[in-house]
Amino acid sequence: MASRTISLTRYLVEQQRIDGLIPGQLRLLLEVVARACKRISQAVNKGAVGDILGAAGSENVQGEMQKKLDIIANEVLIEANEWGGHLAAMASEEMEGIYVVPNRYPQGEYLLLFDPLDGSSNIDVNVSIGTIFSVLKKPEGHPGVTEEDFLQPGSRQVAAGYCVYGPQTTLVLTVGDGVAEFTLDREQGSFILVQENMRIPEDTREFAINMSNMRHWAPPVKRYIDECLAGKDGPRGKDFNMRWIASMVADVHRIITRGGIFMYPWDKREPEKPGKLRLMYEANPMGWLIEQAGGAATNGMQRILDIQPTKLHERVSVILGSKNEVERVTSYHRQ
Ligand code: AHM
Ligand code: MG
Repeated sequence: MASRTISLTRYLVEQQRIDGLIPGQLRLLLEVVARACKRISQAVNKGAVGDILGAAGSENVQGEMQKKLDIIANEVLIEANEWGGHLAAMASEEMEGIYVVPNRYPQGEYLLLFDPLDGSSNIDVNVSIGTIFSVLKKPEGHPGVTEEDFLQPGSRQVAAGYCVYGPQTTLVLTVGDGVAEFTLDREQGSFILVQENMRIPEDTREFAINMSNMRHWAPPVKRYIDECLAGKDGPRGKDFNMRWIASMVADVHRIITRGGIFMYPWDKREPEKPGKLRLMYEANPMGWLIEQAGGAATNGMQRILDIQPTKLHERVSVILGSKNEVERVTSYHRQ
């Protein structure tokens, strides 16, 4: 627990002063995203009373059924961010193309990407869900903004974070200088710093994977999980526990808090797809947060943050969390 009460606003102002990591426009951007997350959190809290549960009756670009809350969260993020002058454009898991800031507003230098409501299948059952976001700089040298401007590897992110709507609403953030955690104090209406420099233990006894897909996995993933399941008498010499929330945001939050490994690997169900999760809205921001907290993130073969995206909605295989475990699974893939 922080000894003084430090709001997100104060934290960002002080960071800007200390190391210049947060220029004015980026600070505004992060404040606006946090404000949007507060609004989404309010909607989530109301549940059925606010008429936000259930299907919207439409499909997104990935062919997934949209929930009402997917659409509400997407709109909240766009409305909050379009007028401030800090953004050139946005991209969302729920929109086919990029959303260029309308001409009536000033254009900023940043690009914002988000998964407005991660863990959609948990909305109606009152289990933790969240918002994931990633910030890039618009490449210089040409007027306007195009989809290609977004196709930058995760290593070029200038900020990334997520907000979990669970028993508490918690915002976790990096600007490349470690990971800080803020909890929403509803009475004050502000995010309060609760932890700086979050660190993921290098070793773990806890894994997160959807075990129902076991028969579809590639041999390296099967080998790793088999070895975990063999427990104390197996090659790992220790017992493992399993957790799977089916909201990446909540699984990653647990891992950043107490360690563990999360995997959504390629599998044989849809062999032409590299994985289920999205590189730009999920894997890159989470990968960077995990690295900033001392963990690792790969697709089995290479560092997630080094992948050069070829399209906005690109999918990827994801292995992230405690460093030694991620390195082990990655080495099984390379053998
Ligand atoms: P979403 O962005 O449409 O909610 O999908 C992503 C979610 C992740 O949060 C989670 O890890 C995964 O899908 C769960 O998938 P599954 O239902 O196959 O276990
Ligand atoms: Mg998602």
